Amino acid sequence: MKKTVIATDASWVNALEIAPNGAWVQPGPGEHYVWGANDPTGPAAVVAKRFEVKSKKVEKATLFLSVDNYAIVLINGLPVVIDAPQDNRDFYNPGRMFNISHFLHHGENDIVIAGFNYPQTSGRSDRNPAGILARIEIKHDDHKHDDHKHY
Ligand SMILES: [Ca+2]
Repeated sequence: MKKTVIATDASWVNALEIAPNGAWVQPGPGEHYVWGANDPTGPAAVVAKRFEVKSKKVEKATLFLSVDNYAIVLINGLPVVIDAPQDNRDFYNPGRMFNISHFLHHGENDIVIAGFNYPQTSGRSDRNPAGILARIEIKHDDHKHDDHKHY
């Protein structure tokens, strides 16, 4: 079994890496909380990533999401998370896990995350921090089946 991990960092579209707040679940090595590069102190941020699923057999795929304060997440245009506006500690510590196995397909996939501070008009600041940490984990069969190849 092979595992692919795609986590938020500056390689995501419009993603600005930000320092994690002490109240948030801390990011792992190589991953970062992000907010919108287009409006770093704005009340909302949209970041996106295109990634490839090379295996035709995805055994299981999960999305770990920590967001201050709430989010809308689309994968391949389909809604995975649609939060109502709220301030919920659980959303950023410990964060939430979603099964996204059925949202992925072989080839190119797109994830779009819109994160929102709360109250909705409140910009990102030290007094009212905001951030998004996402981690996609894809477990797939790493065996190359040669049954379709004829030499
Ligand atoms: Ca906040």
